[in-house]
Amino acid sequence: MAVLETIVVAFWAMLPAYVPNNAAVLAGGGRPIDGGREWGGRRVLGDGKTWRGTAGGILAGLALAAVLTVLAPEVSSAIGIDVPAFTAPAAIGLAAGAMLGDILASFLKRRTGRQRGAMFPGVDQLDFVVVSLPLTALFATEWFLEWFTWDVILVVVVLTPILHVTTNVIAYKLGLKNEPW
Ligand code: CTP
Ligand code: MG
Ligand code: K
Repeated sequence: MAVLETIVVAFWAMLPAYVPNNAAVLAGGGRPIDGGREWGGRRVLGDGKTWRGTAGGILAGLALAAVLTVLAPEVSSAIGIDVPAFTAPAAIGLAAGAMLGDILASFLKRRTGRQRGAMFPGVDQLDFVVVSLPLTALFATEWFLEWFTWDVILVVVVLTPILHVTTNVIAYKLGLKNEPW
């Protein structure tokens, strides 16, 4: 695969996993998932992981996957690069996996004594990749093997932190997020 083709496929295929984090920021609020409970003197997850944010994030990811699936044939022929349509299991693996990765990261942050909103370099940028890709491979094995070739995975690992940092700085500057990470 040519480099540009790999980048386009990686970005398109990951969009349903990218959007949930940003949508959760907009949808967040209300009851925290851990219900305020603590473990070892620290919150299990913290106030930054809410039911509303999680549901909003997953729904946004699924909705985007549906839109991209409708657009895929036309975009593919317009740009001359085959981009994937999403099967339902693939969309669920990507969107739910992204939110699950973010929740697991918060669990790790609390266990390592980090307060809500504290930076955790590396984990903050790749938590959703680390969970969404295996979950998608599990839920939609054939689809995953077709699209997530090794070169696409490599691009995802390099591209995701860059996109993550960029979108979070923008969200911070717009006053949507409390910290620029
Ligand atoms: N959010 C949410 N539910 C989620 C994820 C995010 O409600 N599952 C909302 C919260 O309002 C959260 C904001 O999005 O504060 C930013 O998300 P994130 O940076 O992941 O949370 P933090 O507040 O930084 O908390 P943590 O330290 O646990 O990551
Ligand atoms: Mg944060
Ligand atoms: K996070």
